[in-house]
Amino acid sequence: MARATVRHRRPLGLTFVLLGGALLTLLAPPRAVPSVQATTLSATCKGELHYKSQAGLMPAACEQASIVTTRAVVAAADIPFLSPPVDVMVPGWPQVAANVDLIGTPQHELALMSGHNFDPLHDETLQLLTNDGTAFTTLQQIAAGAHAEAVSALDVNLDDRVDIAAGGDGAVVFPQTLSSTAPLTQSVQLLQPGLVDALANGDFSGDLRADLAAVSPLSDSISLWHSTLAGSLLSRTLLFKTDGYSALRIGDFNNDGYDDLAALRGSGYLTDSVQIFLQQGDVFSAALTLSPETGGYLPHSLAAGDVNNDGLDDLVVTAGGEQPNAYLNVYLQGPSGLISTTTTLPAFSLPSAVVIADINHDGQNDVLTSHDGWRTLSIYLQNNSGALSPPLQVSLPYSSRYRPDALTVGDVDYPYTPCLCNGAARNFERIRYGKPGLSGSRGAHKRPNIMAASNAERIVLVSCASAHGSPAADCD
Ligand SMILES: [Ca+2]
Ligand SMILES: [Ca+2]
Ligand SMILES: [Ca+2]
Ligand SMILES: [Ca+2]
Repeated sequence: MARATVRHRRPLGLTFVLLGGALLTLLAPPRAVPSVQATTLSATCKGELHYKSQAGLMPAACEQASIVTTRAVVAAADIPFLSPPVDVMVPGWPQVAANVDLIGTPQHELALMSGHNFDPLHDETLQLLTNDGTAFTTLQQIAAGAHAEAVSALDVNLDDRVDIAAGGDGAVVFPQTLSSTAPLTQSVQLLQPGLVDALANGDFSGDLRADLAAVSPLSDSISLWHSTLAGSLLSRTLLFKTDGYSALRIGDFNNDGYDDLAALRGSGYLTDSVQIFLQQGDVFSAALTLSPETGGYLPHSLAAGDVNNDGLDDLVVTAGGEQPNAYLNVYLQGPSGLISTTTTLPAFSLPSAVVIADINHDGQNDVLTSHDGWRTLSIYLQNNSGALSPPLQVSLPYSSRYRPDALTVGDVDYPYTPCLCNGAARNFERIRYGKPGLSGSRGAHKRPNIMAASNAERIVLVSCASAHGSPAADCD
């Protein structure tokens, strides 16, 4: 249980850091880390020092102004399965995003949580965006809690309408109504102990309906909220020590059919930074602790899904600073459950938000990660042998940080045009991505979009053009 730091009593309240003109919230206060180097702004940085470096949580890292890198960034248009990125300006500073099928239209909506940017009309709001296949419009904007850190979409009151949960100052849910013009109602505050910096949803009650899990760093806990006809009901609280910048994902890590939790401590822990909680009956046991390779920096995010095409959920963890001290850690699942030994793949600098999805329609999940400050998205395609290939890299506009929920894959510009297959028109099949047991399948006609919430008044939509580079191939 080696720790990066001696644990200190946390002061109450928030810590704010001024980054690029915006106040960002740190959910845990800065603390001394013996191995940390000087964290003053570096003359070699092109932008800001990484926010965790500024806070003294890890050694200095940033996008370098002058550096020879090994990356070979290509235009999205030059990757056969991607169409050119669309840069969508939205009011406020988007921090986190969820794609969600909310109002019954063929395409998903995009739920964005905005931070503070001295824009009182749009700061600290939940914005619901729709796309008709050509452009985004704001369907609804509603006041939300401050310091958006996480967002999750699930039906919290079992009325078969998906609702939105947001984490920040606390945990709130926005129940959905039947209205097609203002589908979300005012938020309902959950009685969460302290700030919330990570959310995830999975079935924790055995009724095959999604429940909500929330990490509260100030109380070192994960709260599990069951979805019931009366709304979210607190079920249990798990001990989870974290110094903040947490991440939380759901997978079945022992293949028993029950959802388990993977929780990441994004600061304060050089080892033992990922805790696996296995669901066994009505009990969650802290069954496994993982130590992803960080290169002496910190882990940043994680994702659950099958990355070697054996039908078993695996776990990937992004960690590190600048190359070569940056990694994609892969934990595969074996016959006895998740294997605690990491396989590290080289990553480009400061890998942060990470998503598992089949982005090129070959039936095998791929891994996508954004890079804090480095204007880059990496795509690790899974090859026919079930291994992840060296990443393709696509340019993104600048964003100083991508919290785990800042990157999402879904279908928000679904064209809903029939596909002519073997002379017979049929509609595109729709499947969910990135969920256990529902990873991409051959013949499924879905055009996922990659959405990156950038803390610079925009989201970036990188669109998947077609299954195999041509519309006809969609119909195989
Ligand atoms: Ca609902
Ligand atoms: Ca399980
Ligand atoms: Ca697997
Ligand atoms: Ca794939």
